[in-house]
Amino acid sequence: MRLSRYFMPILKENPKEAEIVSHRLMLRTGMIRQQSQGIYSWLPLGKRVLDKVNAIIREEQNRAGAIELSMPTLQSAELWQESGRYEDYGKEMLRIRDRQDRPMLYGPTNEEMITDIFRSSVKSYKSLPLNLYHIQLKFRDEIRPRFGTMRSREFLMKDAYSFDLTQADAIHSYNKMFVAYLRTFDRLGLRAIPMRADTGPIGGNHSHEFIILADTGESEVYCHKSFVDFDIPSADTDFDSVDGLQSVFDKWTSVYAATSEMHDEAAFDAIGENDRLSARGIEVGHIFYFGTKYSEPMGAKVQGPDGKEHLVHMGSYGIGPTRLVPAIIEASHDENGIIWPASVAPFDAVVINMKPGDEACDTTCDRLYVALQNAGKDVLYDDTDDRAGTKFATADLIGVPVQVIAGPRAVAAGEVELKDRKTGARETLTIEAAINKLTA
Ligand code: P5A
Repeated sequence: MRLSRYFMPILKENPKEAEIVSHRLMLRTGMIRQQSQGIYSWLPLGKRVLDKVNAIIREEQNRAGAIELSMPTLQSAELWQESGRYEDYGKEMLRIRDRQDRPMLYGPTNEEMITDIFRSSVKSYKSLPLNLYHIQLKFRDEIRPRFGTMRSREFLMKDAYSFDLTQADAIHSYNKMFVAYLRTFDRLGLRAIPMRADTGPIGGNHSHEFIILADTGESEVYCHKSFVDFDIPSADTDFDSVDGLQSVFDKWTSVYAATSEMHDEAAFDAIGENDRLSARGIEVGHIFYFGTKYSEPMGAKVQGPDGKEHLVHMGSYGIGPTRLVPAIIEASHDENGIIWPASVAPFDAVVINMKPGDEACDTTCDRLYVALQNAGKDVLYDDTDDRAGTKFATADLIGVPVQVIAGPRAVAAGEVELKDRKTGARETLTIEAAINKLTA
């Protein structure tokens, strides 16, 4: 992408309305734009990051055996009257009437709709286990939308829903998502700690929130420090192994971790003072097992091996991609801007032409740009006639992992400079060597 032809409306000043660093940086880099309170557009730079986050979520959901579909944002109130949640949900639910005056709503979650899809087509235990997910917009009319897309009214959620014949099978499905979540957050460059959590309007009593520690987090959390050293399950994890997954779950829940709603002062005090961590955190995911809470009122049953009808046991599993993007920034930035983990960076490299119009600089940059793109890399080419200082500041601000700097003196010697955004380390290489290094 040539910067001269791109749409990246960078702000020169820090926006006053932003209270936390991620919100400030997302506005400054032109990743997002507020359209009305708690409702955002994702501009091209932000959209690239969001798509990369979604791709990782999707890969790990698929690896764990979940199957993607797509459900609408608008739902009929009837379904929610069946489950009993239409009245319970309160003011967070945006209620709408269509031209026939039928009550509709903008979905805050999809337990009812997926249960309806399930009951209409699954009749036998032979179709189980089943886990269906989508990545779709939700709306919750939050009392206090704030911090940009961290807590917005319209937001993206990956929501998965599992169906099983028995409680034991449902716990295995829960553990699959537990492991998938550990892997997902790790690939996003985050250490997320699963914590026992309150279940609120979703229901059930077996639930974990996945929390990133950050001073600006809205949750108050208490845990043992040892989480930092726990191993992440590998990509070749056998998701069909009941005992294997249970042992990962047991390990990750073997030491104390709870949010303030579930906090047990005595258990926390029993941890040695040096191993205790009382901190703030950002909830980036939340998983639930709620048994027959929806299958019972909505009549979602299958025929079991005994020939009898059984209510299915369900769970639901949420991740907030539009919250994850600011959470990653909270965890990875410095005074000059964002430092993207390579896995979600909007571009893999930025090629900085220090003297556009200079034939040698232009030829070198074109060669680098084409070679990196041909190797499948996402490259931003700063071909603008901004001052050098502005180009460096922009490259640092938007946090692309590698900067390839082509200035007239180096280029005359057949060389370019590489700068690592995270460490600041610089090295001068021949153009050939730079291409080899960046495409390796
Ligand atoms: C689980 C999937 C649910 O809604 N039903 C379907 C269950 N869980 S949850 O905890 O309420 O939400 C799941 C995740 O969505 C993100 N999230 C938000 N992100 C941005 N702004 C919001 N206002 C918001 N509300 C929830 C969080 O990451 C949460 O863990």
